[in-house]
Amino acid sequence: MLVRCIMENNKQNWDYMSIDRPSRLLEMLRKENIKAAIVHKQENVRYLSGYRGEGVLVLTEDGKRVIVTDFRYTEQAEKEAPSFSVVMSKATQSYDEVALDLLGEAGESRLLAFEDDTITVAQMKKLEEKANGRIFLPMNKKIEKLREIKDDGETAAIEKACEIACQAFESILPKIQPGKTEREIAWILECAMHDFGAQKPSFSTIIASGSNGSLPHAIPSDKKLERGEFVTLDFGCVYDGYCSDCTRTVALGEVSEEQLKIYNTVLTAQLASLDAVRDGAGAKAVDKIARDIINEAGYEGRFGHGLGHSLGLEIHENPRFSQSMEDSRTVSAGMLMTVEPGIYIPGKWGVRIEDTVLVTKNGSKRLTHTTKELIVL
Ligand SMILES: [Mn+2]
Repeated sequence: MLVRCIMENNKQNWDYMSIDRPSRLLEMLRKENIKAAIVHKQENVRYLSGYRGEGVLVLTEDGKRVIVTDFRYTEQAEKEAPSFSVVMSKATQSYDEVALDLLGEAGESRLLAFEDDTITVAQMKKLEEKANGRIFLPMNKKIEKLREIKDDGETAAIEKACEIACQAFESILPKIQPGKTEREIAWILECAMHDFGAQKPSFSTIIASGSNGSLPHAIPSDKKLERGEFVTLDFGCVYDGYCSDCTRTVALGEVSEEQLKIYNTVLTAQLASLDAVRDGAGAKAVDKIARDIINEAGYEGRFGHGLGHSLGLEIHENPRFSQSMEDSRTVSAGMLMTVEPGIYIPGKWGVRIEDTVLVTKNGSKRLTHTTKELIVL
């Protein structure tokens, strides 16, 4: 059956979600006359085959679907990727050597796609030494492109990862108290996510209190939390391989008027930009909504990062809600996006509020349900 992919203005619309993922990739490659691919990036191997371990995947148009791995993973690969054949490399062979041997003489599959943004220069040199007349061509993130729109199973995993993260956050609120260190809070939160069913955190948990809050990616320190401070908690977990991402900023004890103003500005910006998220919304335009609100409130230059990003098997995926996106870039129903404006005042504090949402036809569905009203502990 012919696989069709409709590409319009950089926006993809898979009418054939039921077609298996390797076939969709091969269809994209066929347009460039490429009839074989070698896949190294672990998330891409997982996406195409179901296999979650180490190894290299080989696909050809004439039907080769092979995972090359070693003794440690052979049994796992056979279980997780039943539609692939699994080849075990010998201790003296690299995965790449075995993969190229499997492809055989460079005939039909003379042009071979590889992930130009994944393998190292050293790996590339070795591949070329064994090229055997083959020509390596860049994949140009075609697999990542396939991964942008999630199917129902993927969405359900992200929804569950969001639910676990929020449950964990709510369960530790009574423990966020003056005298506790940022590192302690990070550990308590990570343990709680684990208790509620997470495989692991989806990134290093960020706990930033007081003046550390002006560092968007602060590393939790031995600094103790104090009354009158904001504490920003940016956290997420992995469930069934899929990531969640959520940020809340809470206050300890008294809240000054200046603190309230900054919090309400971020919240207003978050709600307004979130409201604009829907199928077809411009990635740059959504970012601008939050940025304009923050700038107009007098905080120009204090929101120095993009508004949000897609996520899935990786915590940061494309597209982004960002000024760096092409003007024509839009988000589509079935994408999972974060919306996370912030204001950062060096030496004083910072506030960030983030949700993970599913983009739908007419809007979005929020997956991180924890309240965004300012929590004062
Ligand atoms: Mn994020």
